[in-house]
Amino acid sequence: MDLDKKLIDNFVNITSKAAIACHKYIGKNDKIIADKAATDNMRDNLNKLNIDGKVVIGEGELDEAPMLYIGEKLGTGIGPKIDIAVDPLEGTNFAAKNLPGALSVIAITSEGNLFHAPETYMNKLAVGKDIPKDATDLDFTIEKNIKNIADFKNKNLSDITACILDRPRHKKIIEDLKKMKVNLKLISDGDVSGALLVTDDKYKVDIFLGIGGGPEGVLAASALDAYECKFQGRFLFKTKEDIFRAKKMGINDLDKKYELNEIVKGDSIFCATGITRGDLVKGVTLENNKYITETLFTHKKSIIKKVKKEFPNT
Ligand code: VTB
Repeated sequence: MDLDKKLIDNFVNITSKAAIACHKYIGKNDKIIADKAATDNMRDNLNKLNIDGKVVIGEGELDEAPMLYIGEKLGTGIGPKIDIAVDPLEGTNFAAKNLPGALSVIAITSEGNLFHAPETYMNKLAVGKDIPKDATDLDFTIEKNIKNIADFKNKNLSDITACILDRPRHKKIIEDLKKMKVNLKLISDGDVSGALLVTDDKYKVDIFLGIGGGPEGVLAASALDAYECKFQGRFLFKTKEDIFRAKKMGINDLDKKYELNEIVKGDSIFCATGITRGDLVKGVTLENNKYITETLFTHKKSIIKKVKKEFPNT
């Protein structure tokens, strides 16, 4: 079932208000307080909506997160049944340290259409829509993926840019990319934005890859769907606890490689509001006693817009 497009404005308001709630904690060097401000605000406002919502990607499991935990029911209960993925503050370090890239993010689908992802890592690959779908694959070698992209874009390997989280676990991939003379965009956090950099040539990122948060992978997939980009993800269940959680959520094939349309089915709405300024959207600003926010939203295939909103400073 398609989502009512009236929901877009509701959800743009939700991420905008969460971003504003977080704004006063930018640069306080306290990521817990910043995250709590965004999370509390998002939860309060989601509960006011006339929806019968359920968190499928949230701040953790019931035993570890009192707010927006996986399975939590949201909304008045009167309205469409929807699944909700939230990351009230994506890039907690960015907000705490007053660095670019902090976002407040939500994705929704009709009930049952959004993957229930456990809190675990995911190996991800995203490329732009100009690359044929079979030219890249999580199971190809890094060399093969990069060479295919270069071929299709008619570029030299040294003109290709790969975006990846700067983590010790990526040492080998980063070395391989360097050997190929590929340019790197090494990000310290925020791999929802990282994945979305393949959506437009202006960001100069040809491939996003590597291991990051599973929930962030699902959120990025919902936006990449509207951009008609490719996304693949494979969860990494390492500990016994991870495996237990995965099985509890109904995941039996622990090595499965998920295609975008297995992660997000049908219609979805994605909203990302800037908290600090970033590549995708501007950060929250306070001008003449009004907060101004910028939100990137996507809906269905191909509806992609940025919207600026003003909220009184009450
Ligand atoms: C990423 C990134 C997040 O966690 O998913 C990353 O998007 C993965 O975890 O902003 P590690 O930090 O353990 O590598 C964040 O950086 C923080 O949630």
